Order: sequence, then structure tokens, then C-alpha cells
Amino acid sequence: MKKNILYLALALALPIISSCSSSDDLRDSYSETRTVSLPGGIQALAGRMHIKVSPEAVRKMKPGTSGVISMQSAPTRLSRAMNDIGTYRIERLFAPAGQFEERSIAFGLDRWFTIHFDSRQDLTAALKKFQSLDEVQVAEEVACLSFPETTTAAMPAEPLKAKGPASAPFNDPQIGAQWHYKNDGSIDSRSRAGSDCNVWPVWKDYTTGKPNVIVAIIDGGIDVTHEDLKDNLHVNTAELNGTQGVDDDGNGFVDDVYGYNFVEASDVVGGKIEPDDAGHGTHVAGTVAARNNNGLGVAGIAGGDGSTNSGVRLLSCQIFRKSKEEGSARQPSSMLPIMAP
Ligand SMILES: [Ca+2]
Ligand SMILES: [Ca+2]
Repeated sequence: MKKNILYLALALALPIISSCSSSDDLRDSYSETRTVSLPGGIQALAGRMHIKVSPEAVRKMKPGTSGVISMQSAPTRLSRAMNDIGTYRIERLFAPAGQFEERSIAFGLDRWFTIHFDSRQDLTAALKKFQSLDEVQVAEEVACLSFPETTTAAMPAEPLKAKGPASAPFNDPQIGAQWHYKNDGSIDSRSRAGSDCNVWPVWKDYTTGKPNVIVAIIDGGIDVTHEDLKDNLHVNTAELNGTQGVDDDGNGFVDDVYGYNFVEASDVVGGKIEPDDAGHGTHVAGTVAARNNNGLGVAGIAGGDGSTNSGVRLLSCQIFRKSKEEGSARQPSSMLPIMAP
């Protein structure tokens, strides 16, 4: 993973490493991440926490041009606390935003860090220790992320037929089955008139979506080749026409053509978006802005009317890869304001 990992300076790392059996033992990967249960039923990652430090503390923890920070000058109590729990890596929670970094600093996003420490440590005790420090404003667990579950009871026993209300406003072949947009009770015996979001009048009288609106899909990755989505994707042309492996538009993200893969995993290369195994991100993107009136598939809530200057644009901010995967994701702090036109 190549995302601005801030390593401890050797001066601090030596005593940390020497206090453990092996530094390699502590260096977990996404696939090896262990979870623990906290009071209240929260599932959290072992050996991880997020902290927000004070403005005074962060001034001493600034990374150099190489990305390496010197903890020698960090507040003594904070350094000692990190040492006590076997900290082996510190990284910015919100990735540095390149030319837009000033904006991140203004909102204090540069003061959030992920602490990686010995997963054998008691997480509750570690959080309590950090919460007691003057230099730390917030210390919290890294909650597990997992796919939202859909219960079978909420799903129809049989697929709905692609019919439904007459006079559909667009020619998408599946629009009749999208009862959640317009439900007049005619789809089948189970459908209930009015159980919908009533978007048809909005399309007719107000808008079908405008391309100057970018909607971030914070979910599994979008299939950017999908025939009913590709024309409504936000495309970062500087990256599309740029050099692979280079942050061509200077926003802190490399090769972010359609968004970014924020999954925290050692095998995620270059932030490249990959559709999740359940197609969930693609499904959500389609609900938001599948291309309308293109004679293909379904309609999206804000998918336009088929004309060039219509439909919102989709930005894939991937935080999931698999249905049953547990882990964490880095935060897409700067992507949304940066990529908006
Ligand atoms: Ca970029
Ligand atoms: Ca369509």
C-alpha cells in the first residue's frame, strides 16, 4: 500500500521494536486483521485506533518531504503512550490532499491519525490511556466495516415483471419493474399503490439531474465499464490522459480517474477501483444515476433524460471489496470537494 504511510523515526522505533518479539509479528495486513468486541456490541479492529491530536502536537508531527516524521520532537507523553502499546506505524487518517492540503488543514483533517499497535494489547485500556492525554482530543476505536445486509424477508419471493405503470417517461426496458420510483399497484398482487418515492413528477416538472452535481458512491466499487453507467461517470480527465503512477492533477491521489479505492489492503494497487463481489456498489450507483432514456437496463433517480447535458455524475469511493470482508478504509477526505467542478 502506498498511501502516505508515516513511519516512526528510528529514534522511537528502536525501543518499540526491542520491546516486542518481532516487528514482523505486529505488522498485520488486511486479510489478517483481527476484530474485538467492545462494550455496546461494537466490533473493532484489534491493534488500531484513530486519534485526533491538538494543533500544538500536530505541528511537531509534520511529515517531511519524504513522508517520514520525526517523533523525537513529538510531545513526550504522546510518544511514551505510543511506545507503551507497541506502536509500529502512524499514518494520516485523511490522506494528504496535495495542492488542496490547505483546505484539509483548515478543517483539522491533518490532525487525525491511525495508530497501528500490538494487536495483543487491550484495546479498551489503550483507548483510555490516549483519551487521558492533553495532546489527544479524540481517541476512538476503528470500527469494522461490512456490507449492509439485506434480509430475504424484505425481498419479493419472485422477481417482479418488467411491466407496471403505463406511460413510463423513459424507454429503459426495466423501468416498469422499478416500483420504488412509481407504484400504482399494477405490478402484481403484492404491490401497493403509493409505496414509492414518486420521482416521475420530479422528472417531469423539475429535473432529471444535472452533470454539475457529482454524487460519491461510498460503497463497493462501481463497474466503470457498465453499459448503463459509463455515460454518467465523473471522469478526471487529467488522470485519464495523464501518466500511470503519477498524481497528474496534484490532488493527493494517484490514478484517480473514476474515483479511488480506499480499501486498506496490502494488495490494493494504485487505488484502482474494482467492483465488489456482490455488485453492491454498482447496484447503488444504478439507483442513483443509471443512464435514463438510453433503451438499456434501468432508470436512475438522477440519471438524466438521455440528452447530453443531463444526469448527475457518479464518483466511486470504494470502501468495500467483499461481502464478508472486515477491515477498515482510509477516508476520502479531500476527494469530494477537490473533484467537484
Ligand atoms: Ca490525482
Ligand atoms: Ca438505462
